Amino acid sequence: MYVAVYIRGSKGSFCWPTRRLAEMKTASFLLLLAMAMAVGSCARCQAAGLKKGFYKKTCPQAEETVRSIVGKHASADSELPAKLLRLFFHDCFVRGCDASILIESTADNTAEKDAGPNLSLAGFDVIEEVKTSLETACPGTVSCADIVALAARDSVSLQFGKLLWKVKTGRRDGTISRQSEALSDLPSPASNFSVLAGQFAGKGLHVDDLVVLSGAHTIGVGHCNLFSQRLYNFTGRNAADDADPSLDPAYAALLKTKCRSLADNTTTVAMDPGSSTEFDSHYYANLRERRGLFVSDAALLTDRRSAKLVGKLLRPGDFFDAFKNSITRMGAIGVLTGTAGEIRNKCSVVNS
Ligand code: HEM
Ligand SMILES: *[C@@H]1O[C@H](CO)[C@@H](O)[C@H](O)[C@H]1NC(C)=O
Ligand SMILES: *[C@@H]1O[C@H](CO)[C@@H](O)[C@H](O)[C@H]1NC(C)=O
Ligand SMILES: *[C@@H]1O[C@H](CO)[C@@H](O)[C@H](O)[C@H]1NC(C)=O
Ligand SMILES: CC(=O)N[C@H]1CO[C@H](CO)[C@@H](O)[C@@H]1O
Repeated sequence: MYVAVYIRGSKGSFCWPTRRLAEMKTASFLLLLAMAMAVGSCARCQAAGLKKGFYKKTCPQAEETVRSIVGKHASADSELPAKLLRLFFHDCFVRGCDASILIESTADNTAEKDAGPNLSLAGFDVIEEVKTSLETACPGTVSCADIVALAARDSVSLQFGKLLWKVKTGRRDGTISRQSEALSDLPSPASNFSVLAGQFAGKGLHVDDLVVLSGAHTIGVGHCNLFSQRLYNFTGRNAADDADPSLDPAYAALLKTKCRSLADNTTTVAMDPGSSTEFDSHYYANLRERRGLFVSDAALLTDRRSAKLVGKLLRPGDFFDAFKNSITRMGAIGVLTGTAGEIRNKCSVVNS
């Protein structure tokens, strides 16, 4: 059994779920429970409002519908899991996991979706197909935010034939989506460790979550222009030998054959070459060989504690366990529950 009790951590509003009950002595569990009641629910995460099987009574087929539609598309397109996983991240980091990333811009509002970092976001059509199907089955019941959370999990899990992590449901949809917030809240691939850690802390996530969730870069691709200053213009000299010294020179040379100029914004490169559609712990092996693609990846080796965790996450079992916990915390960022927000009729537009 997995029971999550959210308590106020020692570091301000940082919230964490407890480990498996079985691992815990009953006495200490009761103590934790008492502490949790004493400090009240974690207001910032509001994760207490999420629960396993939220739609069990109101839309029993909800989770199965997500699984089958996402499964159908992901089996036909091995790049889809990366798209859906990134979509979930971008949703959660801007205004919480409220499906604000799915909203289209209107005449008087430029939405998150139309911010620079959205480059190559995809999977919107799959989410909308699930939504349409669920609106027919159980009108006005299942949120787009929950569909995004489930779709990320289901698509990444497909290759394993079992679900990699549990998703609690009960998220509701937001009504606001601003390009400016995407620009300020989404981490940049050019950021250093302290900036990244600060941004994660701002979302109630720990440095360890930064290291573990970056492991998502074990699947998918990156566009050349987002890292090619590491190849051609690292110190600003814009010369043939101006590569990032923290990047393996042989790998830099290989990347230069693919990314021919600083301006190339159309070519993509696998972030974990060799297994870029396999969700595994190989991202960390790559990092250690100084073959992380972005400055933000390489940054994980620049902090002692983080570098140590990289070493631990090389082990697949450790990575999968840690990822389960970190993505669960990510999926609880700023969620709207209860009567907050709405259940959107169509994921790309707020209800009128
Ligand atoms: C630590 C901060 C992070 C930064 C700076 C970052 C940055 C980026 C960038 C620049 C790309 C390439 C986009 C493109 O060129 O099309 C990318 C791709 C991706 N990111 Fe991250 N990311 C971060 C964390 C995360 C997290 C937490 C997740 C999910 C849990 C994630 C999942 C992905 C995936 C799956 C892709 C591949 C997308 C594709 O193949 O289209 N990233 N990321
Ligand atoms: C990280 O980047 C920020 C913003 O660019 C900068 O102010 C800071 O000095 C950098 N930190 C380190 C340790 O390089
Ligand atoms: C190279 O980097 C410098 C310093 O960051 C920048 O001013 C310059 O515009 C860059 N050159 C190109 C061609 O992008
Ligand atoms: C790519 O670069 C070209 C030329 O610099 C620019 O016109 C275009 O808008 C860019 N495309 C994207 C997706 O950023
Ligand atoms: C997928 C998507 O919505 N991409 C948009 C990202 O933002 C640019 C503008 O910055 C739009 O042109 C894209 O359509």
